[in-house]
Amino acid sequence: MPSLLNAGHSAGAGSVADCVANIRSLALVGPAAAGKTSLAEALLLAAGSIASAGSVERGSTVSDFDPLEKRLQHSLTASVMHLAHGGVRIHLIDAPGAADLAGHALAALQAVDTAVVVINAATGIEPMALRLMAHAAARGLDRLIVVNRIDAPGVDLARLLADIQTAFGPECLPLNLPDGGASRVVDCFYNRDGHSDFGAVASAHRALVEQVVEVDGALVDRYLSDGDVDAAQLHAPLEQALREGHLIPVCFTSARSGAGVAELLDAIVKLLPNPTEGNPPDFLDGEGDAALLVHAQPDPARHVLAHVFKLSNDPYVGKLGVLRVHQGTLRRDSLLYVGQARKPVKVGHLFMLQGKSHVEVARALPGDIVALAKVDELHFDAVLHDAPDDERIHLKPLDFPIPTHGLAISPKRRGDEQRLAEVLAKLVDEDPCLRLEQVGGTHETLIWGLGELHLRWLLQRLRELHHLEVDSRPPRIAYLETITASAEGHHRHKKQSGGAGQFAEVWLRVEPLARGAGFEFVDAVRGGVIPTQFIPAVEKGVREALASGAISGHPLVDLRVTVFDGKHHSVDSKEVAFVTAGRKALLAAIREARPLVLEPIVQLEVTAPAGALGDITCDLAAHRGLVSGTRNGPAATMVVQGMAPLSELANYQTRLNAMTSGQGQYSTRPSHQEPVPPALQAQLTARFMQNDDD
Ligand SMILES: Nc1nc2c(ncn2[C@@H]2O[C@H](COP(=O)(O)OP(=O)(O)O)[C@@H](O)[C@H]2O)c(=O)[nH]1
Ligand SMILES: [Mg+2]
Repeated sequence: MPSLLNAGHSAGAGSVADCVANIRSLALVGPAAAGKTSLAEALLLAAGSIASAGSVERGSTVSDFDPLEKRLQHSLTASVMHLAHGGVRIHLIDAPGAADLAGHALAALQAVDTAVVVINAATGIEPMALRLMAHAAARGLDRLIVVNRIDAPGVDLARLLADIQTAFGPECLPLNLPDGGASRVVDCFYNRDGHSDFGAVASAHRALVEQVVEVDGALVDRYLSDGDVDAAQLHAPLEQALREGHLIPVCFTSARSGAGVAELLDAIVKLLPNPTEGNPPDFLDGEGDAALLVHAQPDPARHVLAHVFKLSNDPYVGKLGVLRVHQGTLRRDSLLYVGQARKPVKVGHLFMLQGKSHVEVARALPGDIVALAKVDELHFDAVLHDAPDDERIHLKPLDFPIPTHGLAISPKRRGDEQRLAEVLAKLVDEDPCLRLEQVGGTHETLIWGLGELHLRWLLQRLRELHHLEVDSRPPRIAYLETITASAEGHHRHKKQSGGAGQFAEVWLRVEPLARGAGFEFVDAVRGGVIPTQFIPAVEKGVREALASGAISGHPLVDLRVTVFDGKHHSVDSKEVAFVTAGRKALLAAIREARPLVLEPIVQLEVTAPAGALGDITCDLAAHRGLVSGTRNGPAATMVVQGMAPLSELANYQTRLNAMTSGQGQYSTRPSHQEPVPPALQAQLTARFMQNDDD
């Protein structure tokens, strides 16, 4: 059973030589099924952190420990591990590859010095690899490409390397080369000669050294006169080349056979940046234009700056905040402030994570990734600090994709409402790309995510891990009503029931306004036929009718309402009578004003393999959409831009998956409103009339 102090096989990574130069941090990112989780397992094994390798199929990896991850056999959240090799402590984050879980991968990139983008040798460069390379570059991270699954039958690794150089630039150069039919790899950074599956090692070695020396003029001269440079002299320029994106090393591995894994581990220790050699993320002090750029210094003696890039709710320890220390030293029992909170929190215990187990440590240095348990104040993206002056410091915001797929959910069992709300709040805390919306008035909860799979996994989690059964359906489409002609309407409200009666009479006119103009109310009553004190009651009635719609039950917009005549009675005229008369006069006028139902149209951007372009265009046309342009995306993908009614996109990801063998991705942005086709209007109106017995 896991426990707080389950040190497992941690091989004492917490206690290796404690200085910043001996720390590395990397995130394994890339498309699903590239083998990131298996590679993490292989690295743990190679470093002696585990005695034998688990497998994704058996659900026995350190990284995919969550019961749902085990059942689905793929990662759903980022997990954090650490290992020790050659006196160096390596923090490893294994991020999920699914596009819908991009939030976890992007968050992981905030915490590391190197992005390791894993490419599946069997499938080549996938859209997710392109996205993550671009994100890592935008964040200024050192990048390393790992081509994994080199054991897979029929792969053409030389061709893939050429594809990588086409997609990401000629600065992508191998650190090692497959050899013996990809059963092993041979180093080409330290080795000057030898043979590989790609031919002589010498040419790869030369290409690499030449790329590195280019960052240093003096070194170029020495290289040209001596014909080579000693590896020791290459260290500083190598770090500079990595930092400047002048070199993106490529390594080959098979997480299954183990080929290239030990060499990768060596490369991490010897060549990847320590926290002082990378590009630290930008912090900002203050908001907006007045915000000052703050560069964190990876100096253990300075005051603390640490950033929470992951939250999880552990079944044993409760809320767990995982953070990267960027500056200063975090110690057990120290006092820290969370953002602008006045009261400091006590650190209590500090842990290094090994998947689900926790290893207690006494302190954490810049570059370390550690977890704090049971600190309620922690939230995603929080900055922890130990100086009240630093309260406004925050990490420069990341461009997380915006959740555009909604699902309305409600518990099947009465009495589950409270627990559902609590569990949802926790799940949303754990994923920066999930959002909750409480629909005013009703008990309906809308949950927004990046795609259908994102929400399906959320529902599975609710059902399987929290035993919460929910009903779910697409959120209501935000239709609107408007009018296209001017018309007049009249209502006389008269009620005589025993004692005091009710009397009010209203004449009004409606006129269409430009799209987006909203609502105008004009009082044009002359001669006090409706006394001034009752005009607000008429307007109230009008607004009630606008809110609940006249023909389809959706809000009426973009019209002017002018009240121009009426009658009152000195005894029986009351406010409530004018509210009713105003409402009904408006409904009468709308019926004559050629009303229309408007629907939301969204801008759409689809990225997919170029071969699917024809199908995507036809499908959009069949769903009332329109392609407005196409352009070439990276690596044989195509970006299609267009418009479509939101109501037609309810199952778009499923359609897109079918058209692109799961390679297509899309995003939407609200655009404008347009009238629905007459058949749909008839349908919406009929449904409304049926429900509206009034
Ligand atoms: N043949 C082969 N299969 C691999 C290799 N690495 C991972 N796999 C398999 O590929 C599938 C996906 O692996 P996983 O580690 O979950 O990929 P992830 O989604 O990138 O984390 C699993 O069935 C693994 O066993 C490899 O190097 N060679
Ligand atoms: Mg995985």
